[in-house]
Amino acid sequence: MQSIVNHFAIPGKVLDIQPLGKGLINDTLLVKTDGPDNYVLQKINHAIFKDVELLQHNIDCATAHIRRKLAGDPDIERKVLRFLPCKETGKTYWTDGNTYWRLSVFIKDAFTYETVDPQYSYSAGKAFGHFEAMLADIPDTLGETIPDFHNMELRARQLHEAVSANRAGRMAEPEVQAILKDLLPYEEEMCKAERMYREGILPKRICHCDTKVNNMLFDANGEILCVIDLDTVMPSFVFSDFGDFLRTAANPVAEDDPDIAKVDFRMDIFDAFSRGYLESAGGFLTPVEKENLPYAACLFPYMQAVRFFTDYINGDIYYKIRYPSHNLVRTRNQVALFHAATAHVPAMRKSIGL
Ligand code: GN1
Ligand code: MG
Repeated sequence: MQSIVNHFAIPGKVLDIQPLGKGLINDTLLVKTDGPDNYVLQKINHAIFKDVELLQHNIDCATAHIRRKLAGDPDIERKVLRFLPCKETGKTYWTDGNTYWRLSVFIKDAFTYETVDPQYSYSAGKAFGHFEAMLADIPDTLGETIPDFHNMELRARQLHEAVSANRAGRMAEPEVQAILKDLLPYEEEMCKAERMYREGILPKRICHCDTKVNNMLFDANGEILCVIDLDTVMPSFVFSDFGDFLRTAANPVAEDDPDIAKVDFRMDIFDAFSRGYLESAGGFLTPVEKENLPYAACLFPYMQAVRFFTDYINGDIYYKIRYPSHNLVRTRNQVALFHAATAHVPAMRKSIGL
């Protein structure tokens, strides 16, 4: 690890390297030094992010653009991530041709949470709307780091392929059959974003695309500092950011809590988050985008259920798991959340004035 860090120009000597955070995709480590800063070292999951050059291009452009917008802010170093260039190539990643690594400055005195209250949700809504607004005029072209990442038609297709291939033999499990039966009737409705896009009535914008609660840094007063985990910053529908935050924040329990009786869709979180979001994003949202925000709140638990379920059927090849039924437990939880969200659509419409 030390020798990997040596490829990046950092002042100070490395004192200690230890695991950090709860990400399901990359391996993340905290590098403590005797210099002014500590660092986050990440091994980029190259099996998932096939084009690391494009991935870091997106991140470099997005952070540089946000940095320009925040110029003069005395707290800028806590409000936008800073990736260090590799000594040899000047790029913001280092590779030995096999594994890919990057290093960013660890933001001081910041906190992440797995659950949030309405006040935090309001600031999160403002922050994500602001994030999208800041990137709305980015001059660079960003590519899709995972093509069709939040394309529900693709996710549905991947589920059908997994079911037919039955690679892990799990289609024999009665619960797997029951979940499939529960999910299928909603598939067509859930794919409506792609249809609207094809009809030319729904735009793609630069979005964060992984707005789960633990991808945000808060300061000690509960104010948002910045959004982290920028791997999926790319063109998408605004539904991505709106829906994925609520998927993780409006659920009173974690996405892998086995006690699904506790799963619910918290309207106090929805009210606060959408109020913040509409304050900062309301200016650029089209009527079609706004009209479909309640749909987005249902789509994301549905899509995540389909993704966890597909991975379970495939034999757990995508998400890190801690025990054999982990992806099935996650699926049950997200299916329950989807039903809870669906039941609250009329209340959501009322809340945002539709
Ligand atoms: C993954 O990287 P992480 O753990 O923040 C996933 C998201 C899922 C999330 C579910 C690149 O996010 O799309 O919503 O797990 N990221 C990727 O917890 O697939
Ligand atoms: Mg993350």
